[in-house]
Amino acid sequence: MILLKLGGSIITNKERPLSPRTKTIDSIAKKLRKIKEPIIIVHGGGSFGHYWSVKYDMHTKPAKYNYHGVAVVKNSMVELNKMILDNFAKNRLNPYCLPPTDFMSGNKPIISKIKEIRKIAESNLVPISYGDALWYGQKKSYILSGDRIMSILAKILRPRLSIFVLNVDGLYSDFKTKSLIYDMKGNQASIHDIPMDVTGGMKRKVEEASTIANMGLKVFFVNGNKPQRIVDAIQKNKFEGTVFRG
Ligand code: IP8
Repeated sequence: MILLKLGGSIITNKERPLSPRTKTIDSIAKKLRKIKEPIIIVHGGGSFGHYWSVKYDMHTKPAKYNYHGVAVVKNSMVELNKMILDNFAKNRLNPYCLPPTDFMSGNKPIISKIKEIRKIAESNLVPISYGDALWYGQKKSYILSGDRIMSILAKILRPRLSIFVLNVDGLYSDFKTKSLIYDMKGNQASIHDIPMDVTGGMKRKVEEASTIANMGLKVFFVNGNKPQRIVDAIQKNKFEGTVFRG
């Protein structure tokens, strides 16, 4: 089984509020059609969820955030999710809409529901979940990032490969010193992620990827602008990007 996160920076234009990258979504979906293995998709918020989360000052820490903010963040994620679902259906990928409320109670995963996701993926449906604003309890809410969903699902489902699809080629990082992250050319890759990102952008991604790798699972960061690389990693064991091993 494959677990694949479509980062907000690849499926939306993070420079412009509420703007999907429709052609990129379509070219990734077309490549995913070639994959015969069960696959579960998670997507990020990009210029949809993050745009509103920043406006309403909402974060991953549970707190009494503005309820109108909760509503608009959720609505924007449904809107972005619908675009992915429509595109996947058009490309005959049988998407199965899976809001995180289907398998989360507060900030706790519902194990039986997560195990069910495997069955869904094995039945030729493609479960598609996403980062979202979630109810926490005691009048509090929080932002659950798609990256966090990746490690929650990986822990229970133990996918053969977890892939993070990015808008850059790869990265180098020193986890111990928490130094900046660089792409393959040595440029800072995380900088443009910061202003519009309430879940920590590239830093969070690397943390969740190392959590997954530390479970003894393989993690791969790949550039979604070169979607054939996703197929090559899955089908040919050819990794053009960054691989994390536990
Ligand atoms: O883009 C967070 O998901 P991420 C989504 O995976 C929201 O961090 C609602 C901001």
